[in-house]
Amino acid sequence: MRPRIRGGRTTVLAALLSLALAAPLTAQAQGSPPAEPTAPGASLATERPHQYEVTGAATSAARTALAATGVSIDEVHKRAVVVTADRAQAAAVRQLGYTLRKLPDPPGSAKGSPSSRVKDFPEGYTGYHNYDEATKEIDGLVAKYPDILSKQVIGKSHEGRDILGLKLSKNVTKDENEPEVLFTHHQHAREHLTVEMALYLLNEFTSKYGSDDRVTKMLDSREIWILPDLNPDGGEYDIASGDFAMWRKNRQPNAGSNEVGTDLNRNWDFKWGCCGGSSDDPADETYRGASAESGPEVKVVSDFVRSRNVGGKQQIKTAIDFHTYSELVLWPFGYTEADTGEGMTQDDHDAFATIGKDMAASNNYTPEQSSDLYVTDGSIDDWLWGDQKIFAYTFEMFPSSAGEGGFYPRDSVISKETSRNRDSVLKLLEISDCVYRSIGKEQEYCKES
Ligand code: 0X9
Ligand code: CA
Ligand code: ZN
Repeated sequence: MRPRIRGGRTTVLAALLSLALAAPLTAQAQGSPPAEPTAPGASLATERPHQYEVTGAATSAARTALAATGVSIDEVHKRAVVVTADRAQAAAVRQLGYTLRKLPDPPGSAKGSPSSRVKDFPEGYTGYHNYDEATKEIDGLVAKYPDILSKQVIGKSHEGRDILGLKLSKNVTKDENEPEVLFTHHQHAREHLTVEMALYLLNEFTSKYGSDDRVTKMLDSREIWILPDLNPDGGEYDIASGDFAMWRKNRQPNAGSNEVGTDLNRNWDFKWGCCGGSSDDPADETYRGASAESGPEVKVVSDFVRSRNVGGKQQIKTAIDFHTYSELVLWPFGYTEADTGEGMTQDDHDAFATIGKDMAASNNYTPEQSSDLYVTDGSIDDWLWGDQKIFAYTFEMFPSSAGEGGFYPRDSVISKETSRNRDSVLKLLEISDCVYRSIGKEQEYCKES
């Protein structure tokens, strides 16, 4: 572990604070109501990180080495990247010889203003749904469309919030023998646009069933699972003070450390921690957790996916995990720079790339293998494909750069940037009965079923 400089008094106080918090937090996981999120700054160990433009890091290998300082890499360009880093991480990046330029902090309204807006999105962002608002919207849709939409609580977050699974299909209460498709959202706390993406899909598929041909066909012949919020605790924490906290991880304390949270997208049980694509330091943005599936949210979703293995056959065929930002369509593997190899045949790769490029042509994102950016291990798409043989993509939504709002674009973009993915989502749904049709090999791969 990298040595970190910290005030002794602060550390002791924070340790006491986290001890005091540990008991109630554990109790909540057992079923009592969710905790109020602690406001950023309330925990003395918490320091809001900033974004920096880092010049250089022109190869995936260089970016993987850069990520090893504990930063998250938010944008990748030919001659520069944008990272999120706290003070110690920024110093570590400088140590590697890079030049850093600090970018403006995300907007927020609370600075100097009264606490009336606290625990909700600030001005300019009120069109985003916080956790309660999203839940209400979903409950309203379930009540309105009970024949095609059903809701279940698949488990609880660390702080005890419900993790929801929404099923969309004709005859929704029956488990029919139809290809299933999974959409997951909001692993990373600050990526709020992804929850809006889930709400868009739920609204679109319910309201257009029976009137829109493509939507109707898909609900008639697929079973669609939408998991709108994998990290509700992190999301609520990110907006709790009225200023965005730039939070990424979940809100689970770490034993023996004052640093909170696991990067859920480094915690999945496939090649976990294998390859320098995650961190073992709880202070880091990409901390992989104490063990695979140590994040309760990852365990809940993994158990859910495993439960869709019926009679030895995984029912879920394809998936998209929504993130922001950079406008990318990514496919596995992330743990290796190799295009093919163990667990990825040439045909698998070709089908991934063909469908990925097809979706990207529709939403005007950039298609590539995820490790072309930098190596990541323990990510959801690697697990879905490597362990469950589900054709899984990662979408990085709007915008393409920090200058256009980065993780915090205004609510005025929500409608355009969610509906932008309508056609690509439908394309994936439509090919989900046989992904190898994309490369003309349905005879070889899709005879039965
Ligand atoms: O680092 C991540 O987890 C994703 N980027 S984000 O800015 N949303 O944090 C990219 C993951 C790319 N790797 C895989 N999809 N395996
Ligand atoms: Ca059905
Ligand atoms: Zn993300």
